[in-house]
Amino acid sequence: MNTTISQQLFIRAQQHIPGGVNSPVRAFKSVGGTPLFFSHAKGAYLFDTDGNKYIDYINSWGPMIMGHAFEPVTKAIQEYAERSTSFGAPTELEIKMAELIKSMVPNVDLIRMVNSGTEACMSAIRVARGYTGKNKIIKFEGCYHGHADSFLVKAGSGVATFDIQNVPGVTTGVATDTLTAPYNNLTTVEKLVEENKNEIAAIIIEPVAGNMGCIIPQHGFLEGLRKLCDEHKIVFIFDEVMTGFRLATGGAQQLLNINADLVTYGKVIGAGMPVGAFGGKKEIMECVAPVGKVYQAGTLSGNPLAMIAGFTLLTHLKNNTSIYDKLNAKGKLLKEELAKIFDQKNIPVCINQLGSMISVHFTGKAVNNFDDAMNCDNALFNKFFITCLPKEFTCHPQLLKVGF
Ligand code: HOZ
Repeated sequence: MNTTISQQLFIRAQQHIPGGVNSPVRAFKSVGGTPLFFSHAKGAYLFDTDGNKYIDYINSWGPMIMGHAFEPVTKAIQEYAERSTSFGAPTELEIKMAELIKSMVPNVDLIRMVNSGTEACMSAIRVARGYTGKNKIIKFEGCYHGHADSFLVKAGSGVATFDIQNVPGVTTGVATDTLTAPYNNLTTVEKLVEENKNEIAAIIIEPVAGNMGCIIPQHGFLEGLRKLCDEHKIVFIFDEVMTGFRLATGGAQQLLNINADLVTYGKVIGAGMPVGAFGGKKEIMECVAPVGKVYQAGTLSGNPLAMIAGFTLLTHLKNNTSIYDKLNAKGKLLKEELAKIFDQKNIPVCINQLGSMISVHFTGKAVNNFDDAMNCDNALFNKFFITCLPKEFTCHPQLLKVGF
């Protein structure tokens, strides 16, 4: 496979952009390669600048649920762009978007649009702190909630693939307010809550983890957290940046039948445009300015192009729920076929899959938390990843990573 142009672009990019990329997970560093530079995409296929074609298993991390350059979305953006690309003032479209999201997901009385999943999670914990008057939060090892300071403690995603234990720039004060527990370990969380009585403002979780490979919550784990939050006036936050509108129209809350107090969304609600949102119960969300004093703002929040793109995609998903049956069937088929291949070659793997969320961990053991994920055969994953690329198959260092 000829990737000469990508390689030249990478050399040029490194002279102007840190590491040549605008997000570290794109660097291919952890899998021992150099990034591909893409030119365009359509449906399930990506085309790099050298003209190579790939099946896309990244899907821009979720929003390309209907495939790339989905016509209703691209058309709506083109038409709307004629009006303006930004008002910095309210539009009716923002109300329609809020109404649409509320009609699709449970437990959202009020919702605020932001520009990314990072912003959504950062704002959600600020609201939880303002609402409860408490400072500490509990997050889970290997979960990633964006790059706000509070979350860069035992985080997944690029923080894990680059093996950054302590992120320089995150103060000790911030880090000590973030407590961590292993995913699927309710006992540790109960202990943390007990040891920090009346100090925990929020528990934030990826209800199905996707930033350390795919990790599925074990039976009773989320239910146990819900009960703990009720007993101790802790705000239970579901980070549905990956799971929202993907596992079901109502996300993980609907699929797993668990109620969250606050929910955060990211890229999928913008159909690939830069968007995020946080929402939830009225009494909590009314702490947000200008109703309450928890300040949160943004000129581009509710941006018209992002709103029309997201509104068009979500409307399509709402009106065509059979999409989820097809999507889930494809996830299952992918798991079965991958399992067959590895079985024929006698390579032990653990393939966690729920709906369209899937990852391959090269281990003969179950993978239920970050430690399990970290103790897989990473060298073998890297080989798998690099071998797949010339076969017109692009997965991602994290999506199908041994461990993360
Ligand atoms: N782990 C991120 C998605 N949840 C990857 C996106 C990025 O950081 O560029």
